[in-house]
Amino acid sequence: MRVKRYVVNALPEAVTKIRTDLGKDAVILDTKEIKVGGFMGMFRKKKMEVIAAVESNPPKPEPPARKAPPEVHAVVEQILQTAQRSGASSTTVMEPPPAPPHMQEPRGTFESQERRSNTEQFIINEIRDLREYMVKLTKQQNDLHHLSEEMLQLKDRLKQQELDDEWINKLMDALQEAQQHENRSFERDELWREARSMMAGWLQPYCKDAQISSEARVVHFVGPTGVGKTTTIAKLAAEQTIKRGKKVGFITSDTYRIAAVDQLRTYANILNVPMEVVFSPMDLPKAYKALEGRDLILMDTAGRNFRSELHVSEVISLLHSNEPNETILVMSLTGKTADMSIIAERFTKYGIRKVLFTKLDETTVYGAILNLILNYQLYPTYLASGQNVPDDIERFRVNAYLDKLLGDGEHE
Ligand SMILES: Nc1nc2c(ncn2[C@@H]2O[C@H](COP(=O)(O)OP(=O)(O)O)[C@@H](O)[C@H]2O)c(=O)[nH]1
Ligand SMILES: [Mg+2]
Repeated sequence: MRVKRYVVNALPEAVTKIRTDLGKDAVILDTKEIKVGGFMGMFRKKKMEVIAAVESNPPKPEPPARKAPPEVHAVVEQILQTAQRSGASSTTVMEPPPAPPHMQEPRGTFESQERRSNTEQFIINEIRDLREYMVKLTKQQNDLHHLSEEMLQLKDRLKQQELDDEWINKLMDALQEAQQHENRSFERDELWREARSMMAGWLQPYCKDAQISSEARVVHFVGPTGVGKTTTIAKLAAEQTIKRGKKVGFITSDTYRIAAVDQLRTYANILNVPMEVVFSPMDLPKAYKALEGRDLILMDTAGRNFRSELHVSEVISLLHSNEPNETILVMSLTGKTADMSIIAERFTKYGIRKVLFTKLDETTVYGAILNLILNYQLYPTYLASGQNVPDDIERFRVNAYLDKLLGDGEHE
């Protein structure tokens, strides 16, 4: 199947082009309004993007570079006719208006013949310039068509990665603009490189300090059931104890499930970290007092159905501390994109700004990360990628993430 993209003013224009390029069996797959050109986002023109396809092995269309489009023929034809007329009479559309009668010379003089030949020369030059311009224009259009296929591949990849349409379109527009600005089409690799650097630019402001804040003494972990909060806390406790030399303490308020307290206690024993259990916000002061001597307190909370506002406010009520503190929303990449968005929306409403993604190892679809960061202004901290404590966790790095999103050389 051959797929081609057209950017036109109106559909009939695309239909004519599709018939010429792909033949009468071509079908239109998609049409959409887009904006092109402009300067710094202003003065952009509305156009229509039309995607058409035809089954493989259609008759090869003539390379358009050799054949000027019909409009060009029309213009050239018009100029030629004008030139012919000017051969018969000295008045042409290109000439300045005739002089008033008292200044006009009698016909057939040497001056009027000279004027006529000047006019002819002028028209010939115009035609030559026009032809050169048209050849250049047609070549540019060919280049753009060539690029469109590259752009379509990139678009497909990002769609398959479940990146939001909003971000895909924004990226496509920016790439189109960059190419128009340089007056050329990017090669395949260059296109992917540009896409990567644009997305890196979007993410960078959120990724400057992808870790537990060095100022926080208390870090709360919230998030849906089973996403890996407790396991992640154990991994991070090991990181902070072993690599940072911090004295860590645990608090858990996950008394909802009987086994949950034991799960964290097991890690507490292995890591030699003291642990306090709180049943309500009233128990918190006592727990903090007991952990007075610790540098960093990691607090586990119960995973609930956080699509319910009530459950969200319930867990939020437990996140009180007079100490410098932060809260990290833990989300599993095996979650559905729409559900993850609802959770992010619920928690960001309470001012939660940090996020940690788990189960990277269980998916090959990574768009949700970019969507959530950009849609909810969330700061990514770590990526967890397995069940092994303490190894399967690392700090979020933009480049490593974009390798995954773009397929790291898969396109080559
Ligand atoms: N594959 C995978 N499993 C994980 C990851 N993090 C946690 N898990 C597993 O997910 C399950 C739930 O983890 P748990 O920490 O109890 O989740 P919680 O309910 O949010 O506290 C356990 O079987 C963990 O071993 C991860 O990054 N990758
Ligand atoms: Mg847990």
